[in-house]
Amino acid sequence: MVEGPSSFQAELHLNSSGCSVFGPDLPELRLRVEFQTESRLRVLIQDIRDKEYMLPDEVLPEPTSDPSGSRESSLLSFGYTESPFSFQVTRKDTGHVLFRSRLPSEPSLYGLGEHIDGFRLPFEDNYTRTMWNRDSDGVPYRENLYGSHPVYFEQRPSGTHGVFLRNYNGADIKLSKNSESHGEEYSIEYLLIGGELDLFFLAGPSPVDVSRQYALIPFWSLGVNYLSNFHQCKFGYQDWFEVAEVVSNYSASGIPLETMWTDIDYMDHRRVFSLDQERFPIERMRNIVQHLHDHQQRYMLMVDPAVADWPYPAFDRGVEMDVFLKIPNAEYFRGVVWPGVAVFPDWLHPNASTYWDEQIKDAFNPQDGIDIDGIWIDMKEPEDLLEPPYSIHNGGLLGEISDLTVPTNIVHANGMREYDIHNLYGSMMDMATRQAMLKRRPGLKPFIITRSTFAGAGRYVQKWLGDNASRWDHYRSSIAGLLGFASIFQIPMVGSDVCGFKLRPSDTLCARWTALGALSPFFRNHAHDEAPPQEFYLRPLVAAAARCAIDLRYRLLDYLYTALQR
Ligand code: NBV
Repeated sequence: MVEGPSSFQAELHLNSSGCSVFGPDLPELRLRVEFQTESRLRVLIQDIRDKEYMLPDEVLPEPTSDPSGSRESSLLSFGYTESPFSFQVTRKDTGHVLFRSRLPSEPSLYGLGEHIDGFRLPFEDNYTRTMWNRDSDGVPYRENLYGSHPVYFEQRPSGTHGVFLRNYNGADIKLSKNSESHGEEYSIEYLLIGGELDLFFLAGPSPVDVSRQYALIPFWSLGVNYLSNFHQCKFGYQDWFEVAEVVSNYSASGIPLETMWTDIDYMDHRRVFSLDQERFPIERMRNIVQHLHDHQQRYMLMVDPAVADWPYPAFDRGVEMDVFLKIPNAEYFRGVVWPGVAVFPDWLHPNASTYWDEQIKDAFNPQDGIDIDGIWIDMKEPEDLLEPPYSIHNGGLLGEISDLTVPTNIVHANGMREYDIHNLYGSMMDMATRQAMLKRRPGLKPFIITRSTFAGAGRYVQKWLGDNASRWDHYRSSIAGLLGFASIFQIPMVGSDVCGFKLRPSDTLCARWTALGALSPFFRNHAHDEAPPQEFYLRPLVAAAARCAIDLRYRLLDYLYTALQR
């Protein structure tokens, strides 16, 4: 054991021949404990052979120690039993044990997303939360959704603390309640399919303290330029005329629309960075944007990562710069998305950011392109190391980890396997997009609404909750989604598809959801292309609710800004 004032290190050896239930056992591990700050304790357990992650630090920065961090000043203490090895983290002033896999009775834990089933985490016989980013059509209950946030806050009468697992591999986190002879036992179990056990304990002691200790969100990430009022979107607007008509109908109905959106419909054959010259001609699109800007309104467009495998500038330039993901025999990986067969940028390729900057700059330049005010990015959950020894509980039809996504045996340009960094693909696109938007309009805070996130994404993007449906239970569970992202996962600019994305909402449901939406940070009405139009002005009850709720939102806007900043 090597001991220092703010850290210590030890080696852990396998005592027997092992059991290899989850693939071959690692014979030797390194344990490192760091008292990083007064309130943050790190416990890192890694393979001694050190085949560490090679991820660039900007993708997921490694939290470092504060000079004041020491065993003495720490609010937490670390205790262990040598053989067989186990450890526990204790709150010093109260002596309460905060972590040792067993939890107190009826524990109140929040976090471990992205999931839809409730804000307070349920404990049942083997309840599992899976961390594996996935396109989750219809946001099913009890399944992993678009993003991964392996962090939880635990609230106790003696104080609140947080536990963040800094690991981006696929994982099952099991929350169990078992009946034992001496009563019920509650436990948490981490089943990871790669990487290190890198745990950060945050001392709190209030929930707000834990939020501050977990999130270091720079002010600009709130996109506060755009803490605007109401946004309107729909998948399936047929042409520029329909987009213009919606804008004009909103003003005629006296419902203030601040931001108009267009989905993939504007693209030529749904190819990213192209324009359908017939239905969305450039002159008309520029007129719409001009009209919006003249009226202090804004415009947003969708961009997907999949680039059509079809000779056109975005594909040709990507080939020239060699930026697309390849399968092991050096062929491009091809998947099928909106435009048909498509290839995907490898965000870890050294040319990827230049490629992306160029595409965004060309398509959205104010001189002769579409001068958007923000960008909407979708479909970033690309899924063979096809059959790991332990298979996590990925949702979907097949449940395999490669379902509906890029195969996990693909190797990125820097040698990392998709298997290991799948959960970060979306975040890497977010970062590239943010850089490109900053270069396009230097000095203006980019507003980037995104679907697939990983812990820390609140530093650079804003979030919508994905493809819900016009159902009362989805209206209700959207509240848990908002609370989770705003207060635990630290992406405070968050909203659901108001009135529901799929199906047709009743007047009452849509009116209610409008009122709820007006009080969520990001407030956008959005519907599926197979759902009927649901613009607020179409139904008297909904229009009345919208006028009232948007008026209230305007009056509260200063408070919302302040709350967001805090
Ligand atoms: O781009 C189309 C849709 C979009 O409207 C929706 O908000 C995204 O979550 N997108 C998913 C692609 C799949 C839609 C069925």
